[in-house]
Amino acid sequence: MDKIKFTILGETGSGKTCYLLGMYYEMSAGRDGYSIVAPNRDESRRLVANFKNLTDASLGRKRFPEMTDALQKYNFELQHAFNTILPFEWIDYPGKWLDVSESASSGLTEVENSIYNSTALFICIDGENLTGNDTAEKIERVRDKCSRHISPYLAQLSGKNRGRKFPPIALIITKYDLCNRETDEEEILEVLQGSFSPLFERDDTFIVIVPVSLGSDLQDDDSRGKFSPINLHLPIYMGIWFALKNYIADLKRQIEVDKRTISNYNEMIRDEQDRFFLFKSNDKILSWRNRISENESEIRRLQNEISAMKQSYDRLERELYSINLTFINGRRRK
Ligand SMILES: Nc1nc2c(ncn2[C@@H]2O[C@H](COP(=O)(O)OP(=O)(O)OP(=O)(O)O)[C@@H](O)[C@H]2O)c(=O)[nH]1
Ligand SMILES: [Mg+2]
Repeated sequence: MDKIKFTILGETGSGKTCYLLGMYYEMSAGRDGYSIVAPNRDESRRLVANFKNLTDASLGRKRFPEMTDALQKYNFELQHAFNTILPFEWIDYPGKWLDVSESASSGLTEVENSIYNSTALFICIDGENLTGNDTAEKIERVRDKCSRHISPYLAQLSGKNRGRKFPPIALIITKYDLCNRETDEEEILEVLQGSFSPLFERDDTFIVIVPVSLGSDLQDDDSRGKFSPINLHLPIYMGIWFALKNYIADLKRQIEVDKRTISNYNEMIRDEQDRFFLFKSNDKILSWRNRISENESEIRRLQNEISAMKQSYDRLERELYSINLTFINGRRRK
């Protein structure tokens, strides 16, 4: 199976790194029986140091991470009841690389490659763009600051992959605490449909819209507000749900291959048995029977793995029903 990769896109300062830290903080302690671990000690230490800062209100502005200036990869595992469901890679890169006019071409290539190989895309839209009470202006801001930079990459993805489905996409409204009093679900939808219209026109794409925040009063009193995360777990649940779906489909394909192998051996055994007894090879028949039983036990192993995965898959699917703004192949889920 290909490595599971999640890429997070968004202009500089839109909250990508904070989202990662907040999500890891929330999920490393566990939620709904799920947890996320970083098996690499150095990565884990780096993440813990950074999220400790994020939760330390006494640091004021210094609680936030520095602007990211190089691509960073993190390896995580999603666990349920401390059993690993799936490992995945998270790619965090500098938002300034998205800007075609400013980025070095090596940066652009890195971004392109990580989008191209991603199991799911997370696109951050800074909640600050949704402040005020003029919807048209909000659409203009999101267009200018976000979709204008991201759409060319999506267009390219579509071109390179003609005939292949788009990866599932979570449109994440970051810093929702800044705009929640000045917007609502329906307006968010209008703004995003207005600023990312080609995306919503596609009939092969799964899209969720999730407002997230690190804390409802985070910005108060010179950034000394309490860290109290909202919805940080949902985008990652969506990504893992799709990864599981692909994984289960892979396992089913392997079962089909094993079944075909068994039927080939059975045919060979029948042909051999039909031979005149002087030419019949009992050794061959015996070795083919052994192969058949190896394939049968492999099928049983794969079927057990599918049932274990299916439980996680169904459980995650239930969690995803809490996302109201979900679009499946161009239609809003009722
Ligand atoms: N009010 C509020 N501010 C936030 C929240 N999350 C992030 N911020 C602010 O947004 C700033 C930028 O966040 P980063 O995560 O560093 O942004 P980034 O997208 O990683 O930026 P680059 O690394 O330059 O690409 C932080 O320094 C915080 O001031 C949030 O949930 N609420
Ligand atoms: Mg960053």
